Amino acid sequence: MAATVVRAQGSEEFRRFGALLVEYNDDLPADLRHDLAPALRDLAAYYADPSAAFVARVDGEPAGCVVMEHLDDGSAVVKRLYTRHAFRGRGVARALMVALIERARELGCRRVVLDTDREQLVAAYRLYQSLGFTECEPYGEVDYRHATFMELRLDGGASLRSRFERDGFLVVPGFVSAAAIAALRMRAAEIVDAFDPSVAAGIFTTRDESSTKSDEYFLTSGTTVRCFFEEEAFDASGALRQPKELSINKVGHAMHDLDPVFERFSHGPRFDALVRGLGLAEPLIYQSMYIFKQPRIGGEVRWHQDATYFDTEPSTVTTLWFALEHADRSNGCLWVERGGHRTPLRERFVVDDGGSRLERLDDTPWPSEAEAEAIEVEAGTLVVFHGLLPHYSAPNRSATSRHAYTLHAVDGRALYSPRNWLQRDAAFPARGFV
Ligand SMILES: O=C(O)CCC(=O)C(=O)O
Repeated sequence: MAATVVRAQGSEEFRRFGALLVEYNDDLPADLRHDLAPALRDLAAYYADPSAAFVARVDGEPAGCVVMEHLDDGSAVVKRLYTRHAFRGRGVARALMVALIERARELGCRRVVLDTDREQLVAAYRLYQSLGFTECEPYGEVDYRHATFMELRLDGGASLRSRFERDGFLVVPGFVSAAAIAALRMRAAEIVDAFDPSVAAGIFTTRDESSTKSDEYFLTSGTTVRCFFEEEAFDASGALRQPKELSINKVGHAMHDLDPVFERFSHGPRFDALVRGLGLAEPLIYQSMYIFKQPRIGGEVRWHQDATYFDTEPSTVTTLWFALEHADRSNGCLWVERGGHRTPLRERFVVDDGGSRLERLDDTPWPSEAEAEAIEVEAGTLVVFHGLLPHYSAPNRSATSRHAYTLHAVDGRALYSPRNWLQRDAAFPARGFV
């Protein structure tokens, strides 16, 4: 079962938290132990607002803890991150960090900072990186050598843009509320429920573009809302292997304009400010997709660059990918090549009088396993990709789905290729976020 995290507030939670804190300290090498006496005298007072203590539980058992201290300069500091040995490898530290970041956001903190040891605590360093932390100047004094200081900016602006320009992607945990996720999931389930496969059954695959993409059902879906089956949805006799609701690969591609629930979610000043902050002066949303990555049969999305499908001159397509469920290596999370947006566009998917085809533009190979980085995230995380960033997701062979919602936007100042498969016209123009 996944970890659940609560902020310690009553005496019972603080008692549990205190026990975890002592266990954490005992687990440290002797020279790194803290003097916990001042905190233990009155934990509730010591971690009173705006500081906070969090406890994670797995199957009802206390599994770990973390605390957030608040600095006068508007920074939230991460301290005492601990996962009990029996619960390691189960996403406890990530869940604790996400809860802490959400609280820091609620408090209006401008950043979350921490110190770690990059060389010795490799897994922790990777976790922080995957949550969007980057190395920074020391935020204060620490009492050990070789400290690595990291920060996660919550105030957007130049810092988000410089990270985006450096890495080609951004990970923003806690961007979507639990209520918004529930609304999107419920609406997607209704769309699938109403879908009658006997009318038009399309399969979505990214493996053999030449045949599947010429499929009328796909090519005419850019201005409507359609369901596509997973490639492995049907057995040899043509029967579904799993119930319909566990067989749909995705819904696309214009629900951001045509479906009231998705329309509401997909527009607003927050998205507009974010995308403009990344350099799209006149953002226009061309495509939306609800991706299910179904349990056991969720199909691979092969290595690609989104500019292959949304060619503009200059290249501007930018993708917002919202995790609606926890995503990790087991259920087919995204993989990216950090900095790969500086590599050339390898392919272009074109539709013209000659039909649809994938043109090879450049022979640069796709990233090797060593160059690929897994983007393991909690539900509610936003991942933003540059249009030239190579990314893929593996098949999902696990028993857990991996739902996500995506929006693809381009800059209206750039020239949108008339050979792109998805065209809008004056009767149904692409709109911005506001
Ligand atoms: O969610 C996925 O598995 C892949 C999504 C993707 O590659 C995209 O939206 O460009």
